[in-house]
Amino acid sequence: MKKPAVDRSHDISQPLEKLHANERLKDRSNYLRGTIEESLRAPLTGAVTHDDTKLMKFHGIYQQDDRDLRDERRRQKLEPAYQFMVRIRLAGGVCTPDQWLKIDALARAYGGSSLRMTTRQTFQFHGILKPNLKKTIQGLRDALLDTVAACGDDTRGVMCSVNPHLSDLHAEVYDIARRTSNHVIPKTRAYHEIWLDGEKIEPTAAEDPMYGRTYLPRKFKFGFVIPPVNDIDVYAQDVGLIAISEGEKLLGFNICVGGGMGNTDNAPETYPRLADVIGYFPKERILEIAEAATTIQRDYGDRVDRAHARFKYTIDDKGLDWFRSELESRVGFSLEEPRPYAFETNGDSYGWSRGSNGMWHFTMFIENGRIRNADGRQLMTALRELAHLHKGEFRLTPNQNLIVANIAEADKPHIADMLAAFGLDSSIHASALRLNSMACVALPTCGLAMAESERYLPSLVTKIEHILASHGLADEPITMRMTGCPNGCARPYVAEIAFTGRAPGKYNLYLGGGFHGQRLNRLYLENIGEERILRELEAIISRFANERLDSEHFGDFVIRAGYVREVTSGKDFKS
Ligand code: SRM
Ligand code: SF4
Repeated sequence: MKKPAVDRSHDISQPLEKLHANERLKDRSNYLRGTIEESLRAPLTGAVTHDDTKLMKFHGIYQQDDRDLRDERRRQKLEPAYQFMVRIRLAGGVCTPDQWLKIDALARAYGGSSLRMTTRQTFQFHGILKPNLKKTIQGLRDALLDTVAACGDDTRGVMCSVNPHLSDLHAEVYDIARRTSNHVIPKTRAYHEIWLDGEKIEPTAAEDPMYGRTYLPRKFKFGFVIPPVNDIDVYAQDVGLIAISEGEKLLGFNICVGGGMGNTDNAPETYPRLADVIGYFPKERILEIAEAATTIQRDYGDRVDRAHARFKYTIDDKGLDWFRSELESRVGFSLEEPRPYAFETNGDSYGWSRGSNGMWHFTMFIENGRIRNADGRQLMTALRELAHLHKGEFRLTPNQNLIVANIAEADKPHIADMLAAFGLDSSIHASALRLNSMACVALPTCGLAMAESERYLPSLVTKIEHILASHGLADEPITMRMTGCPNGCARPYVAEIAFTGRAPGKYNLYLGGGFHGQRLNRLYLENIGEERILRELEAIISRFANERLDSEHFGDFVIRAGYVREVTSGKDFKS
């Protein structure tokens, strides 16, 4: 049902009691302090209070419990095995080898000797116990890193293409992404006081002038992309910035608005939406544009119904023309017509490549971004050894992979030997399907997961690889993504084949996304298990092998062959 287009300003002159409970919580939190310090000190529980769990998200920290242990702990009448996920703010996914080593050490000390690279190019620690939270955050501070706004109703981790080829262009766009992130994150001193033992100040309205007391209605995401690779899935961002350049000279950005993946099954009023390109502006104006877009959502986003609070619904309710003119009036200049650009893929290009500055880069495949020593592979150790040797930087890709970036010609042989010694170079010889696959974390840490994802997709891929190979399609790149629930953390609704969890072992199957993230897919079958998934895919893949047109992608074929109708807009996704 369409909501009335009402302005629900962040201005608290609106009766707070009419807004969502989270708005009242933010309002009384004293700029995100709440009672977090008391919660951390509470000795008899591994948890923090319900309200503090919500406020801690703004500090990049999620309370979770180990779901593998839930039933057993309940039987033993113990509280759940509370633990915390901590997400680093790492705009554009770039970190130095020294930072890598410190992150690795913290993961081994407090995070279950595992790290998770995310779909928005950062690291997550899982399994951190309450007494170790402060030590973790302070350890990150020593590595010049923080977790500010990695979650919460604010501007989240800013993404940036990892482009290993166009060195100067990447450096400039990355720098802009980093500055944008610094510009739009909350400025409250709460983080320093609580986690870094900073001096306590009296909270005042001057503390967070852009956000005000109630921050944003919901999370808000920026991403910068460098065509022709749409690795960040720019159309899935609340605000996407498409670099427009002449050669390697950055001129400015096309801006697209209103993307998002979140969706609830059987709730037609929620839907994924792809961002619309609304204009072009010169690069010098980026911070004004970023601030104006953020404050428009601050002022007009829905603060009553959180299921309708993402920017994409503000855009659909009020219209693109309204947004463009509101943006222009806030920044004081007009957007130009969008400039031409073209994407070819949203995947990573693996192996060695040489940047225009002559430096080398190696992109390796890390299945679903999980780093640990397990199943006979010493991945965590290998990457630590690499970090000891490497003098350039690491770039986490938006597809959960890793680039060892900026290797000088003279250092390449040592790095290559190290990659070979640990088998890291062979990761790139996985099948095209696996190299284009991605799964969200899901069980056992994600409290919202309804089915496995990260722990299941690898074995499902193996079975689908057999089907593809039996039809002569072993090298066919098909984007395949899985999530443990419909929230869309692995951006499944732009994949050519996607699975979203409904219940243990049961998934919705979506087909028909665009190969470079330009089209949403559509629900094909609901609530099906592995046997049915494989049977259905076998039939479709067999036809694809025989009937595809020259270079036709799988996602285009399933639409032409009539398996699903093309989705033309977010609202059309469930029609
Ligand atoms: Fe996400 C919530 C993991 C990228 C849409 N996401 C969660 C939580 C925090 C669960 C929760 O709220 O309790 C998950 C923690 C799981 C765990 O144990 O670690 C979680 N999201 C992730 C990550 C780690 C998935 C991954 O496998 O890499 C990604 C972290 C990104 C980062 O570094 O910041 C991650 N999440 C995304 C993306 C992809 C993106 O942004 O490009 C999306 C879809 C885009 C979008 O925002 O629309 C996404 N996550 C959600 C949603 C649905 C939001 C909505 O509009 O309805 C939720 C649920 C919510 O916010 O209520 C969610
Ligand atoms: Fe959890 Fe769902 Fe996100 Fe997967 S998609 S990490 S199950 S919230």
